[in-house]
Amino acid sequence: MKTVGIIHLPVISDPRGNLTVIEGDNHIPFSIARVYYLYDVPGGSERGAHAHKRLEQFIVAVSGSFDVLVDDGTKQTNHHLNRSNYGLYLPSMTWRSMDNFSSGSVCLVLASARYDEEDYYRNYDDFKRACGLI
Ligand code: T46
Repeated sequence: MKTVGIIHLPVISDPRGNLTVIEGDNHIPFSIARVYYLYDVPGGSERGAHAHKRLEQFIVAVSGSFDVLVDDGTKQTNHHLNRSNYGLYLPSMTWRSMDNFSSGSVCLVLASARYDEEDYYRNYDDFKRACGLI
């Protein structure tokens, strides 16, 4: 069973600057079908607050920092992301919300499938019901 976790990425150091690479099905445990990023996030904003039925994602703070609060329906864990050489893997059926975005932060998300609104649980009770917890 796939679990939430931090994945450290390769860093190719060079006097010209560092390079980090992410290959699907190699550095992260899924093929990459979609890439999107959050930026110009106003201070105090919260994003996310939903879960996905099938989608897997990998989240990297490529600039600045933010918090990702992860909830499997029974317990919550907070992850502070603040470096571009690691990220947070989120399997399907994981409730997540993101806040505490620093000024100028950029949140890069790699996703295992194209956008599909039908894949979302946007109501927490629906998510818990699908987990068999209520
Ligand atoms: C997640 C967090 C980290 C699209 O049209 N295509 C897309 O690929 C995405 C991600 C969103 N949208 C539309 C759907 C909404 O009308 O953009 C609007 C904002 O989406 P949402 O409110 O879901 O954005 P966030 O930042 O709350 O959540 C997103 C992802 O949806 C989600 O999977 O894990 O970023």
